[in-house]
Amino acid sequence: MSAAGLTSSIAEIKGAKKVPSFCYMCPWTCPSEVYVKDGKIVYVKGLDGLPNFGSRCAKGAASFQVVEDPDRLKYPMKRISPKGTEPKFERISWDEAFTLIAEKLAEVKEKYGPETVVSLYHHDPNSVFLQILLTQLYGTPNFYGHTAGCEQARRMATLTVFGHVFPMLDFEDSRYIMLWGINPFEAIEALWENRALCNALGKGAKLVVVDPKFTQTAEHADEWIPIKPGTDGAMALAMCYTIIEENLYDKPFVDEWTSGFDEFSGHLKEKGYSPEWAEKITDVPADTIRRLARELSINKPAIVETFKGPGNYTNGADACRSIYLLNVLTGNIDGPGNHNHKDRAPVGPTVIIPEEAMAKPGKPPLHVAMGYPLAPDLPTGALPKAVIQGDPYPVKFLFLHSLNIVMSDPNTELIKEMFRKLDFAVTIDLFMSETALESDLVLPDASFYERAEIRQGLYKAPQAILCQPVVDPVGESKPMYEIVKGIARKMGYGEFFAYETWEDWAEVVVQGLPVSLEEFRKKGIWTGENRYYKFKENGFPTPSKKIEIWSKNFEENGLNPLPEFREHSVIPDDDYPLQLITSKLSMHSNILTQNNPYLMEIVGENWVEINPVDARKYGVEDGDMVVLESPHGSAVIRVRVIEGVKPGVACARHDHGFGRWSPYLSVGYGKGTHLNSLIDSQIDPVCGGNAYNERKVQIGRAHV
Ligand SMILES: Nc1nc2c(c(=O)[nH]1)N[C@H]1C(S)=C(S)[C@@H](COP(=O)(O)OP(=O)(O)OC[C@H]3O[C@@H](n4cnc5c(=O)[nH]c(N)nc54)[C@H](O)[C@@H]3O)O[C@H]1N2
Ligand SMILES: Nc1nc2c(c(=O)[nH]1)N[C@H]1C(S)=C(S)[C@@H](COP(=O)(O)OP(=O)(O)OC[C@H]3O[C@@H](n4cnc5c(=O)[nH]c(N)nc54)[C@H](O)[C@@H]3O)O[C@H]1N2
Ligand code: SF4
Ligand SMILES: [Mo]
Repeated sequence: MSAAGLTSSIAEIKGAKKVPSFCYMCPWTCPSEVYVKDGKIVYVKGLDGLPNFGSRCAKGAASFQVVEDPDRLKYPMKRISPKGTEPKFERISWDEAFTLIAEKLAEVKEKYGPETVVSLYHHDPNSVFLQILLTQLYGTPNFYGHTAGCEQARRMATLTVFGHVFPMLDFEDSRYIMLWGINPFEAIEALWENRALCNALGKGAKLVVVDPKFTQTAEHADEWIPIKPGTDGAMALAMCYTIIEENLYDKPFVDEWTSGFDEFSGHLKEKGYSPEWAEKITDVPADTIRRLARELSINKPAIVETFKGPGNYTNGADACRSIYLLNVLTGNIDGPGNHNHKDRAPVGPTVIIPEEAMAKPGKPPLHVAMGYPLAPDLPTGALPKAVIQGDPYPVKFLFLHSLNIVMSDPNTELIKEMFRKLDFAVTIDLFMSETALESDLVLPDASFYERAEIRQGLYKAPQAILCQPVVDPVGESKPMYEIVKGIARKMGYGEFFAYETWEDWAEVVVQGLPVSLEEFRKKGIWTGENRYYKFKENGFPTPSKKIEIWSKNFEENGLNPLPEFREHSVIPDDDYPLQLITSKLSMHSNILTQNNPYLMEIVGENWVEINPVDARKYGVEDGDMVVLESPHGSAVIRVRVIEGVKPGVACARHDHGFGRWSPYLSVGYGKGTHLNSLIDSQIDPVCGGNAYNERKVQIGRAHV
């Protein structure tokens, strides 16, 4: 019996009740078993069986501390100090909060129009209720997630090329795996994917990691390619060039399932995207590029995947498109050991608004008005311009749910200024976050152990997962469906949110699933059949029904229909000689874990890593506090000097979640350093994603 199995058996023997649920410490929502006794969580582990066989990461194991954190928000809080001054809040009742929101929404609609209300969430923890209220009843077209602060480039690439929103990685049977700026052994994705990656490596698959930093994933690789930051597009295009030039591509697959191959091969030649051309740009030898292209072509099944690394530049979308085309040319699509185009579970809507009650938005959605009609999500880097300058149209009211954009988006000062210019901002969070500090009203959400939710599981087969409340919400905190119901009633839309308990709406949502709610509650998960090569039935969900090497949508919207290489916009120079890139830490999750006692005991601050060559050049030593200065600002942080980062590159480890300044956080306050203030708000002109890796800095010893 495993240690986790033994502990859960002991927990049950001692009288704890097992409740299946899922973890929301990071966006990957792994299915969980939660053990509860006397209204307290005593143990949490991964759900046994499919898909992750009980796996749990450290953040998931420490998750119960989020619920129990004494710093949690307990009541609705209204700001009483003027904007731009020290934030002061007073407790108000839910009734007052609901009334205030309804009044402000009515006022803003009357004065400026409903589209001036914008709502943002990160990773949709039941935001769907708010979406229905704001878009279908109130009438704003502007309800968005925070993909621009995340994987906007990758998402645009996968949507454009395959018509699929979020491929899974079916590593288990892969023989050849190439990971470009994706670091699953630290920046964990679904734990089942990591387990399958380990299994594939155990069975002898070759792993190649392309990353300026020698990551923990690179430690397990056969080959590490320390590429120059922001140049992946050039290397990927040169690999495509070799595969086509040497006739190594999968001709039957390409002929039957792709559109635009001939245009692409002509384009590669015409532009001269050869390995020799790419060597000068990427610092990767031409011979290596050619060899990797050959290896990839003959070792099947293969996966070539990317995430934020190449994406978080102003040339990110085309870099990701070019990387994805390596799967296409080699015919590695949606089979065992490939990129998996998962089917969705038949999970229904929570609330259905009748046609006659539906609002009709009068203005185009903000991303379209901003000039990014194909962007998969709002380019939040351009949001300050809408708020401060009214360009392309004014934004007056922000709803922020489960995101801390003051810390997570670039250009911290500009984001703060944006908040000062708003008429009203409501933040719904578990804590008095830095974004909450800038808001007019702050509402306490119930945590994922205190609320219910049904969502798509991130597994290769269609899967629905259930989060069910295991303990009571702290203080007066309320789950999202109760919050939205309260606001809706004050707005006169109460009839559409008539459910009394979460089970009422859950019954509606599970109607399409082949299990009853009762059964679903017992298991916490429903997994359908995994199918491979689904495109053989109906083609791909793209305009041409084929994989689009040449994109019709891009052409129609004035973008280059073929992927091209452009240099990114912020390049180191004599004054600022280092490219400051960003990379996540395994023990922390975005901007949630910095107040977690266990995780902070393991990793209590963040730092920046540089190569010994640069340390000597700039006179700093391992462990020093250093000043990083960019044209945009400066910050003091600890430096670690390691061989495993390319000279000329400084790698900030988890630089958005640390250096927290909310005085309401007794553990996380002031630990480590926040570095998003060193970036300008440049965004990729193709997809509108944030370019976090585009910071140039100089480094020197801090006098502290
Ligand atoms: N432990 C942990 N896990 C997480 C998260 C977390 O905060 N903590 N966050 C979750 C979220 S929201 C996301 S989006 C994912 C992100 O998952 P990843 O994208 O895998 O994580 P990152 O660390 O942001 O970036 C990956 C790598 O990109 C590299 N990189 C930077 N510039 C370049 C470049 O020009 N080229 C190449 N090839 N590589 C480059 C960095 O060195 C880094 O190793 O992780 C998720 N999982
Ligand atoms: N420099 C730099 N900046 C980055 C990144 C980077 O790697 N480097 N990563 C980027 C990426 S990939 C992402 S996804 C974003 C993430 O940044 P954000 O999109 O801002 O989202 P999170 O950090 O996940 O969540 C932030 C807030 O949600 C709250 N929260 C957590 N759980 C809940 C809940 O259940 N309910 C509610 N209401 N609130 C909750 C937390 O307390 C916190 O205040 O940051 C981006 N910013
Ligand atoms: S990977 Fe994410 S969702 Fe899964 S256990 Fe870890 S923190 Fe939780
Ligand atoms: Mo993300």
